[in-house]
Amino acid sequence: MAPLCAIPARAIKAGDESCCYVSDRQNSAMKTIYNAAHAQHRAGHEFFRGEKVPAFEKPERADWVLAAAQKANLGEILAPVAHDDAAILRVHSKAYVDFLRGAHAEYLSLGGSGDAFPATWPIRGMRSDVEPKNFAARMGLYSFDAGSPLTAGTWAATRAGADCALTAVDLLNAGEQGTFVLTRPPGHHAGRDFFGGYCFLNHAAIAAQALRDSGCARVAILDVDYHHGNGTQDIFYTRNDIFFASIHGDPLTEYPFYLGHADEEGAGLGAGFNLNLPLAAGSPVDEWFAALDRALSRIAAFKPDALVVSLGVDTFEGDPISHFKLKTSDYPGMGQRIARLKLPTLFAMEGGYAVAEIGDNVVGVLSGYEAA
Ligand code: OKP
Ligand code: ZN
Repeated sequence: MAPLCAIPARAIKAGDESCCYVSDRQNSAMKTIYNAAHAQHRAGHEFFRGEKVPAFEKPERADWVLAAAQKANLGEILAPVAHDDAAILRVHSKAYVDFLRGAHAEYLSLGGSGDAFPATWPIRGMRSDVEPKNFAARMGLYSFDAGSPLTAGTWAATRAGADCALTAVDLLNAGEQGTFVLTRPPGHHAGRDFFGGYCFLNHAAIAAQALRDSGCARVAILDVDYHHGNGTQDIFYTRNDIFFASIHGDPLTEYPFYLGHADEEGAGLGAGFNLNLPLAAGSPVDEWFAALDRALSRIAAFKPDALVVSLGVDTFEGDPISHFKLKTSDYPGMGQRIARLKLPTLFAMEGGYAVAEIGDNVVGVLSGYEAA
């Protein structure tokens, strides 16, 4: 078989002996690119109903998934290969990246302590085209909620997550059929120039754009996280080369509230290339899978060369901040159905909270994909 998108397999950068320099699709087990720097992002707390509560998006999440991947013998677990900023800047603005990289140090230099939170935003009628000098004002300019603690290690963690995503793209280009980016914090709420929803760099979007830039004519993104991937939609909304489909809690009642409705179908050249399938909080599992079938048939009709899956498992019945009802036994079927597209696929970790079952749920999807 030809390599992905019929471009020649590129040598993986030095330092990763596990990479195999092949140009044929592999049938071997799925490779996981693990972001060990994730643990540097450790928020002290977040705000929930006015109270300070322990952060839901915590390092244990990645530990649980890693443990489940190892226990299930999913496949090799690799460290990321360092990539420069170029692929990140294809998706995020330079001003935003520069701000994010230095934000926490700047916060400390101004006398701040602990994690930084925004408190003021330029909403309708105010200027967002002038970057203020004031730090708090820039925190608001480059964010959309106060629910995303910016910690001392946030940049290191999410930047390494981008390296993981780009390493996974390289592996697909070298012939792998499926790869898993095991990282946190998540990414799908981060837009071109803003953070929010625990997300800072949009790893799935960075991967999709990198696939385009490495020769794929069309790339599809399927977002199965409970929450609408507003950042990913924002980044690709006027594009006809990257199709975005999302199944999520109805934004009338569910975070992120201000995007994710069914009538958002893309704009300009991108009209018809955005698919939102909002479901009421509490929707039964069979409705979720019916929505998945709709998304998959639209993706198949788009005829992409590769697929990126924003893999959140906060659709689980035990999730503390979400309201769908999937059981652990439902997740392999999700992977099996995705595999029917027969596309080179990059799974990027998004949400899924609180309980060790998120490990089994993520690995269930990946094993189901592998088995199919
Ligand atoms: C990120 B991802 C809960 C309020 C919700 C934001 C949720 C972000 C979810 N205290 N805060 O899509 O799983
Ligand atoms: Zn989520």
